[in-house]
Amino acid sequence: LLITLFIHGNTAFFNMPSPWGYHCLDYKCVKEENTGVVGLTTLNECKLTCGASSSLWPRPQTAQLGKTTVQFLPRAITLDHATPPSVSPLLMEAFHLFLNNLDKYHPQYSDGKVTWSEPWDPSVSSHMVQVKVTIQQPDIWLTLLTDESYQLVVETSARVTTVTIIAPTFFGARHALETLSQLIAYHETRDNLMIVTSATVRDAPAFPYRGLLLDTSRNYFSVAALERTIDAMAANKLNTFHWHITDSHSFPLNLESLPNMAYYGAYSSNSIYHPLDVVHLVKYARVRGIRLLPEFDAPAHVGSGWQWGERQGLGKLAVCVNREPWQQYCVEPPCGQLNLANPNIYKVLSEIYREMIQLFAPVDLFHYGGDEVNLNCWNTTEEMTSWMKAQKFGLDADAYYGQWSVFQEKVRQLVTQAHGGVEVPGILWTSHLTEKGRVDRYLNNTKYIIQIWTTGQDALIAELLQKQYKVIFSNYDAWYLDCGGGAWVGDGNNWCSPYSGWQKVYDNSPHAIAKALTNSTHANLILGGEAALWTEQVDEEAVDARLWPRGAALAERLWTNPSTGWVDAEYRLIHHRQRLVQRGIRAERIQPQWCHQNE
Ligand code: CP6
Repeated sequence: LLITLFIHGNTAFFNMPSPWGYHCLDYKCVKEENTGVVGLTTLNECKLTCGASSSLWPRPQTAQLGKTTVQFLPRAITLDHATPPSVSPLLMEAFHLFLNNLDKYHPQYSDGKVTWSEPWDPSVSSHMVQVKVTIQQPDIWLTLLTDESYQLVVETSARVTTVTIIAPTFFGARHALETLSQLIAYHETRDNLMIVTSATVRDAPAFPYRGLLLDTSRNYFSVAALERTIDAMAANKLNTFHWHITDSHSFPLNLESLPNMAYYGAYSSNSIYHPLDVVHLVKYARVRGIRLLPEFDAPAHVGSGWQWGERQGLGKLAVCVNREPWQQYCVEPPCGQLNLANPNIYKVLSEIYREMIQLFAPVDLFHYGGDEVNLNCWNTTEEMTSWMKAQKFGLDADAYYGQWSVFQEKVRQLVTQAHGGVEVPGILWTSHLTEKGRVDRYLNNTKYIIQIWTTGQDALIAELLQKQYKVIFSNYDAWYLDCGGGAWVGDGNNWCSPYSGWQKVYDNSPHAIAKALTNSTHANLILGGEAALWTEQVDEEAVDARLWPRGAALAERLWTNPSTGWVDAEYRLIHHRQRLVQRGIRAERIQPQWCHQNE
């Protein structure tokens, strides 16, 4: 018997009763020596029931949870639904993902598989969880007007737990399934699942735009790494994956209409996104409640991929490419800007936009980039200066800003054309064009949403809001997750300190910033926010830890927009981080393990 016990040591240890029990005290699960009571509360059970919103993340707008749990087996969950036909396939897929996420709670989960042991207790093996989902609207694509709210009610009778989800749209319903997955946990000593016996949750996001930017130009990320990032976003109810696909460093997008872009611009023939990868990711994200937002950054931040123009008789499409000393021509090497003097750039751009709009279809937003144009690059390029002179323009900043804004207007029209003549709301980064006094001359608040990445230039934010621009906050002092956005070979100093910890990410409140600047929260103009991961110093080996759990802190700011600060969120975030890890996200640790047991 002893030998058998050793051979099956794992199982034996696994089933070994712990000397510890837990009880809930002031929203914390307190570890205490077991007093010998049978059926002691496990830590997971305590997490589910302790506190007003237990371990829910992002915290719902309102939630009342019961204090007891009931055990069941994952195969005992059923789905009933009443939805418009257009959304049923999506809902079925989302439900399937939900079940799979429950399997991931099992400590022996691997590669999509797990075997749950049959419980000896018949009251457990016969307990049913019936999920009933009602979706009112037929919409299957997310827009800024999509109603993502939901109601979720859990009730339990003798043999059945009923979960009633009512949502205006598929998107609200899939968020409800995320919340439901957080009302369920693995039972550590019984090897099955438990669910809270009762709950009433009414929930809706504070902001319609809740984004995360990933830059796949400085370093390449595999499709699997992008999927993993989208999975983690879904677990946090973030809804916009802003894909900064290209930059001056590399051009990994393999366009069918312009194969030379990736041929000349990708790091290697393996570091490429094929058209079908994009189509796949658009669908992958959608069923997880997420829009894939394409950015094509121009007229600066280009270079790699554009070299073929000259060899094929289209002339120089990009200028200052790799020019040194780079400090004079761009913010980060390698430099490169589009050559406005060459009308062929518009032929190429129109193909790029056409194919991108088709691959990302249906797009409800398009990001034009438009950041960090360096006038000295253009003004020291013979082709550009003689073109300016030929048109009787000066060579002063105003003349160049004028031509840059003409460029923006032309590409806006190209995107509109690519979109069948229907205007797509465009996003532009803050830049010299969006500065005080210039923005009203060069841009237009009905055509552009401005993504604010700068900070400290408070007058600019105030001006944008006063001029009724819709904005997205990405202020770098809090919401840049990279460490060394400007790091390059040979640069010894990493200026990204201080690192924005999750607390800083959490406490950064767009409404509070607006209120301080303009005495109004401008809730109607602030569409939301986005954290950016520029990838000079990160690839997929470390991407999870850079993004999570800080991305979760962002998510609660944008979903819940709490009036409280990070202190009130810490215990829940510790739980939530564990859940992300169970889901296969290699999120950073927040505290020593000790803290997880003595909460
Ligand atoms: N790349 C691009 C970048 C940055 C931007 N655009 C950037 C600028 C400053 C910091 C970090 C990143 N690396 N295309 C600005 C929007 Cl601190």
